[in-house]
Amino acid sequence: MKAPTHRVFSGVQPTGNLHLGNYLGAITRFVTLQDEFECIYCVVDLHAVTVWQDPADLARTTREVTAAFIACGIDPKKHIVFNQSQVVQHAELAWLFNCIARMGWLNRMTQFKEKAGKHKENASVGLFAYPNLMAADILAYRATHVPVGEDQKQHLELTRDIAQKFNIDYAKSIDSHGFGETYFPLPEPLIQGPATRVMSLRDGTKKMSKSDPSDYSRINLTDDADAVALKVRKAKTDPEPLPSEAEGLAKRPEAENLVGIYAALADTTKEEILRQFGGGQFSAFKQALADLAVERLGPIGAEMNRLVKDPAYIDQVLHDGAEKARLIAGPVLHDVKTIMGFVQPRLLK
Ligand code: AQP
Repeated sequence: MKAPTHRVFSGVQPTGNLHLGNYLGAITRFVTLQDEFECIYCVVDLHAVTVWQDPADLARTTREVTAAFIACGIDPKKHIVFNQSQVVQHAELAWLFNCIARMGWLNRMTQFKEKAGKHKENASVGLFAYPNLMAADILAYRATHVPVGEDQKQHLELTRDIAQKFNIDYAKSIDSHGFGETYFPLPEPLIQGPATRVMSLRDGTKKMSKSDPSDYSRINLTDDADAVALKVRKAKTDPEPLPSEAEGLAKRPEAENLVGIYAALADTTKEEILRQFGGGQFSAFKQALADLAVERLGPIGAEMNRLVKDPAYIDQVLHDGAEKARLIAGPVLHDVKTIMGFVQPRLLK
């Protein structure tokens, strides 16, 4: 199968409470990339179950993330939108990558350390092997570009290491089967803009996260105008006025976070926001930020709420997307198994 020169893949976990960080760090980029690239956007439900999920919640949040994709402007007719568990090639390739990735590589993953915390022995094997599944998600489509938030950078580097090791370990076989010098591309992370790591509204040193027990730590895409305004008003700040230059944000994580959020929502830079609000108190800035957040997120939340009331439509989108995804991932897996020497009589002519 011919390798694509430009193909985007990314995913979002259906673990509830899609928030401003997911939106600014990832989903807005998903939308803009549609004009330039062939895009594949996945609701990564197999990743979600690396920690226990209530089955009814998993089904609901899978539809909710799909609704968010569409409400934010992803076009499932032109691109591919599906949930991971429907396309078996993800899990199959992940197993092969389990045999390629080294324990030492995975032992260095900071997200596992953060998520497993002090209870490493009780964490699922899946949580530890998560980055191998992420590599499989991307490489099952031989994707070349991956828009993600800053927190996924290390996993993307691991994906590149796996792709490279596969290309080297099987170089002779790749060549002898006519695939050229390498089979997998080394996918490029796309981590850009003023809000690639949106922080908690309660603690500027902690990432905004779906699983944070405090709902005041994040702005959910489905929050109504009152909730958004309240959360912004209650967001932690410091007693100093806003600086006039970006350097003045150093060591002021909460101020830096809010300015970054404003800049991203207004499609501009932190410098520009500080030109406007520098020297002023947080109260006026927070009011303007709340208004802007409501203006940007309000229509998305309303559309998500409308879409989730039509599960048959969402399920059809996921079904059609999975069919299109299999048409790419199936032949890639066939190539990979040929390269690795698996006998595949069913597929031979
Ligand atoms: N705070 C963030 N700032 C910028 N980008 C973020 N992303 C997540 N949090 C932020 C990006 O959103 C995409 C989807 O993330 P995910 O749902 O797959 O998993 P996650 O990174 O583990 O997100 P959460 O919200 O922290 O979920 P939980 O609490 O379930 O672990 C990714 O591109 C991610 O970088």
